[in-house]
Amino acid sequence: MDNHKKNILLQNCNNLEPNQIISIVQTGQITIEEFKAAGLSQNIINQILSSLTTKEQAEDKAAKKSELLEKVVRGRVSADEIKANINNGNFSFDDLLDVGIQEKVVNSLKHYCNSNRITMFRNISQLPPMEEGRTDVYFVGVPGSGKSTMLSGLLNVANKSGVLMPDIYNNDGSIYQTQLISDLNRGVLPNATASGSYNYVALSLKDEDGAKHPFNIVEVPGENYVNIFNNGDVGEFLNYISNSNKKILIFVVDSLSHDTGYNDSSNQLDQNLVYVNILNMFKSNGVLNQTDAIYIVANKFDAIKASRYATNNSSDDSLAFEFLQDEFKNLIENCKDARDESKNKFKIKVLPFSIGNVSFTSIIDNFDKEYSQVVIDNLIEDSFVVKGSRFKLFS
Ligand SMILES: Nc1nc2c(ncn2[C@@H]2O[C@H](COP(=O)(O)OP(=O)(O)OP(=O)(O)O)[C@@H](O)[C@H]2O)c(=O)[nH]1
Ligand SMILES: [Mg+2]
Repeated sequence: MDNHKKNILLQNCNNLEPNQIISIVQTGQITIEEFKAAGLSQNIINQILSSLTTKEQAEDKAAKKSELLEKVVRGRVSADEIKANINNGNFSFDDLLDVGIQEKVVNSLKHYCNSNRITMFRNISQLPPMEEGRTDVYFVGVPGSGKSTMLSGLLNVANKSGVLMPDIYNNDGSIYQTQLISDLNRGVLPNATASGSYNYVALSLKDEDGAKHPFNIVEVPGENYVNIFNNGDVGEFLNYISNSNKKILIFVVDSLSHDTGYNDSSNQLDQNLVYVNILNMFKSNGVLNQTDAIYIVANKFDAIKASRYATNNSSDDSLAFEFLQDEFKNLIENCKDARDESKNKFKIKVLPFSIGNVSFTSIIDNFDKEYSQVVIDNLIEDSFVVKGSRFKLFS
């Protein structure tokens, strides 16, 4: 703009439309300070300033939004972060659909964000006593190894196939059970178990002949195992589990974090060492004499299958066996030795497990029921039947 035209505009600034001034300022031809010096009324200056800043803010917000959505598309955020962004108004569920997130996944995210999913806290002294005359199943695993997710898969499949019969000894456990089943139906994985909290679920599984296999399933919080490992403080826990029930121990190995070098700070301990230590604790306290089976589970199997075994076509069973033989040999050998020394020659089984494809840490887009079914079949095979429970009404 030539100087002459500029001076004319400045001299007549109070006759210009605010929108006209805004576009002149935006194109950088005349600055707001020059208008001010030329005597533009303060009222109009304020109006222009506020409209310029909201415009700037809107541009910033839009840039931030597309940056955040880009991260979502690349799967670089957790459902928790998505929830925070939705609550802060940074983007909406519709924006997620617009950038191509599947409707099913968006619906799962809605459930994750909107439902009030409880995280119960129970320390061991608050648990109801373990009902006798059942098989006790312990999920043993460091934090984040996937114990709760595995339980939710088992409950969901048992429920769908009609073999799940919740027992009412523990009301909290029944509530937890219902929540796990309905969350997974909507594609949502369990919350992290509250630090230090135990979950106890009593249920029966019906076998092919209609006979009931009663179980007490106890999820012991991950960090507890770490504590046991670190300071050997096991009294309360051992006291709780020392009853005359038969036991099945499920060692849940996080094969993903093992393979990625434990770069997740919450999971720094070498699982090999932790699990061998826990096994020996069970051994020295006589728990293994009542143990009928130990399962060593290569969990998050989907992840190592996609990376470590991407070009290997062997069956899942043999890959899991190979993985555990290669990486957890010490645990397997310790289990075998313990079995040889035990009165009770328990079975040692090695299984792969995966819940399916996980996205945003807590969303499951494709629940893979097969692995859960295999664990259920094994639990039925390795547990006892209540006498006289065989009934066949509908066959
Ligand atoms: N890829 C993959 N990730 C999984 C699988 N199972 C669990 N995860 C991931 O691991 C996270 C932790 O799983 P949880 O079931 O909460 O683990 P946990 O052992 O109960 O952990 P604590 O409650 O902290 O002791 C989940 O939120 C998922 O992100 C799986 O089969 N495959
Ligand atoms: Mg858990």
